[in-house]
Amino acid sequence: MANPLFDRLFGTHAGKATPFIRLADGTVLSHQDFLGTAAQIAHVLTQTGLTPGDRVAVQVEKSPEALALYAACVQAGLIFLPLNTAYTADELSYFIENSGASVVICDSRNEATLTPIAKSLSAGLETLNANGSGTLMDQAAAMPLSFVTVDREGSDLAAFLYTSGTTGRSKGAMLTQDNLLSNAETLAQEWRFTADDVLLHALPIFHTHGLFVASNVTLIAGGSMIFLPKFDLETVLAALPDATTMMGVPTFYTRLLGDARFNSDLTAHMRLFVSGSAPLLAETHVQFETRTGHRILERYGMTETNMNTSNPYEGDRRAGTVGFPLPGVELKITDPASGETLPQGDVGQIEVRGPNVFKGYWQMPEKTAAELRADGFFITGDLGRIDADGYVHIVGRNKDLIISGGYNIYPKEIELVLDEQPGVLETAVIGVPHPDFGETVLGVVVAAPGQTPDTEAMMVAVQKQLARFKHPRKLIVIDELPRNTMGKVQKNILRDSYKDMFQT
Ligand code: MCA
Ligand code: AMP
Repeated sequence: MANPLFDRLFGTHAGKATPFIRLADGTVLSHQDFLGTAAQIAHVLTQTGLTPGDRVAVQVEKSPEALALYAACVQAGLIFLPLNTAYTADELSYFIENSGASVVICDSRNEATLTPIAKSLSAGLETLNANGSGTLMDQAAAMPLSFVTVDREGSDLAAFLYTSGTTGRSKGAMLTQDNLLSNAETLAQEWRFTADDVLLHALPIFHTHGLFVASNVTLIAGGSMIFLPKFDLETVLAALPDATTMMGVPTFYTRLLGDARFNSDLTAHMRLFVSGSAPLLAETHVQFETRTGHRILERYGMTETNMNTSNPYEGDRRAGTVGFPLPGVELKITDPASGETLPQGDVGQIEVRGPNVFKGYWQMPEKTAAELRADGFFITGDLGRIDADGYVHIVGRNKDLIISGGYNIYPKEIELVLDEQPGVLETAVIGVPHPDFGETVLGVVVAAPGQTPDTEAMMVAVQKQLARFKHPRKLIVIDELPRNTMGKVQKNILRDSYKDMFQT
């Protein structure tokens, strides 16, 4: 028996003094330092009584210890459940309850709020702060630096990542060891990652992009990462000379292009820039090449599937496309109504199948059945076409989703909060173009007859319940929502009416 994910990502580095994590202050942690910390954390978690398959809910700032906590969960056979640091207590309590997490690991500043929630759901609670302090590492310090890896099968679950849904209820995407491992292996190969690579890592580590794509690919190649707490323009510009590669959401690249210091001199030594999580505008791709001489490599993925397609490393990286299906991934374009495959070149829904595709949504068999076909194809909800050269183009979404700065926002979740507020008849939340975030959230409100909703009070209600990145940037009150003959709200008309609201 073995533990394929741990053995391949982490185990191969046992005893190696090679650099793994480089911090902005110059500190360098070796693979072995990192593995020692992971082993110590694994001891703490198992000694508190956790057993394989238990869920570990984690809402902490990005730090080497936070990443070691992920490694510890893999080594101990626990299911890692990372959560956006922006989530409110209301949101967290849903995730903890829905997942049945056995322990919650949070920043000390949220301890007072989360302790009663964890207690009421019979979960333990430990703290881990951005500087590595807190109860988790206090206990870990006394633990041995090695841990006997728990046996796991490739089909065993390694992580739950929650993703919102069109009904407003988040779903726990169950990812197996094989899902994560197969994708990491493919991407490292396709993007030519080696032990010499130094990845500039400025993404959060609670989502697929920063956790699995960036970290797993670096780990599998034996490379190192400049591990920044977040995307800060000055820090990124200062770190670039020491990096060979960078991964980011389009906002990273538009922010870099907004600074004249980001030029071909600064980037001449770079090997690769990868973009994903949201559409990269063709004009950004072109501007980037003009400025730096590099063509950004755009790829396409989802929480449920990891990465599905990528532009080629060698060959033409085409602006406005997400490239070809990755090796081992099947991709087809189907008719949303019949599910039949459409003729080449037609626009339809994108479906994917492969070792990267998740196992289903935790305890939601109906939702799983609605999106994951019995033959293994997953209905992504994205609309696309395949051109004559085989490049996949994403042309829209068959799901009501806003992507702001790489974060997914489901309008339904916000509409449910707004609809409840006094004086409101109904609302429609839409995404409109935004120069920095790509899209941003606009709330359109219709007043109940004879009433005047208090939009400021409505924003306060939203702030209490939902993470900051989901908040509408503006609420506007109109007389009535546009509807089609079936009575369905025509959000496309609203999106068109307000498309210039945030454009400069
Ligand atoms: C922060 N804010 C946001 C966002 N981020 N609002 C909307 N959308 C956002 N993405 C809030 C802040 O709390 C702040 O609120 C205000 O907006 C402005 O903050 P700012 O300082 O400009 O933001 P930032 O802290 O610099 O963050 C922007 C960011 C960050 C760097 C683009 O959001 C980010 O790192 N995004 C990456 C997300 C990501 O990793 N996605 C991958 C998901 P206030 O004004 O009140 O202070 S995985 C995925 O999608 C699939 C699998 C895939 O294909 O990868
Ligand atoms: P998430 O639910 O956070 O995993 O986000 C997945 C969604 O992000 C996909 O279904 C797409 O709509 C979008 N996405 C990811 N990468 C790209 C890309 N390169 N271009 C356009 N959309 C993308």
